[in-house]
Amino acid sequence: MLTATARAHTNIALVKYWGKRDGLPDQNLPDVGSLSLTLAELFTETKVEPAAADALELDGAPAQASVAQRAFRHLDRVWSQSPQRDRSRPGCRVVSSNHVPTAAGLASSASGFAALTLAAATSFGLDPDRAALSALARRGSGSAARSMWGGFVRLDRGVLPDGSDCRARPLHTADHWDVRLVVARATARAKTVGSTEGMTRSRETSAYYPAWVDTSAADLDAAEQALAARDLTALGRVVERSCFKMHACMLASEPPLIYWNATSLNLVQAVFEARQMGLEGYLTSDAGPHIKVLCRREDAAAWADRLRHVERVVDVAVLRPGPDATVTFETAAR
Ligand code: 2P0
Repeated sequence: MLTATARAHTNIALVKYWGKRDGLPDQNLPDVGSLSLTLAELFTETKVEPAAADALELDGAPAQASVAQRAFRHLDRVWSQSPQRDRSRPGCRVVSSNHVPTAAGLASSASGFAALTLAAATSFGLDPDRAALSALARRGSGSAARSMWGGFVRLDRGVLPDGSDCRARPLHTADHWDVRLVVARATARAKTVGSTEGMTRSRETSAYYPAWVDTSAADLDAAEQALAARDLTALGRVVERSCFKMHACMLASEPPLIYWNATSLNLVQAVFEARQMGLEGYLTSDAGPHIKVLCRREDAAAWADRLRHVERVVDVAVLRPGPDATVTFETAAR
């Protein structure tokens, strides 16, 4: 076993993933494909090294037991694909740090599980095939499958129960289109219902869930076409449609999943008004209250200024397209 350090950048879904399909246990299979933009400023760096017993240090402190267990379970998955899988997995010390600008408001599970997968795979001597590692990362967290690559990435739904056809693939590198994502944080508080739990509730109770799933493939294809043509107007239409359909599906769950607050709605209104005035940009929002606007590079400062002045906005950040996940350092075992 080597000591390996990996860095993975987080991503924002332009066409959303919400809900899981049936399959073999522990595969974490999405019910819809998704399309994302990897972000430069926001990444996780994770080191995996041999140790007497498993330990996880997160942002300079020992991790909560539940977080640590989820990480160690993921190490078991990675080990089960290694050439030495007949032996029991050695103990690992995992040291992980999240590099997040103050105004991020974005989840770290995507970059976290992508970095952990890549570091552990390198450490355990797995075949470095990125597509296979993407499928492995997906088992830790669905959105992590997309963080294996930079730029614009598509995660296919797949149909197989073992998830081997459910892996992300890069559509375009970051330099294909130098867009910006302007993130407005609508609260400083953590979210109430986690994504995994929320997805289960939507699938089991939302009357709109079948419509959400049925219309997703068309959105993915439309977004992919618009992206290839660098057509912001066409892409933006799909981005907003996918976001509002996902939130409608969430709202129709029982009990309802209301991830937005009053500030989120004020931000939505501000985006529509600014667009009416000729500033082009399109909003998206995840399982939380923050609102993110996709726009051209030259309009990012105007968008940041506009959103900063919406009542009760905590802060605003401008983010750029980011690179592939990388192994930044590895050393032979002592
Ligand atoms: C996305 N989200 O496509 C969607 C949009 C939230 C809303 O992927 O259960 O943490 O670990 O697979 O990846 C967040 O869900 O969920 C997410 P699990 P994950 O970005």
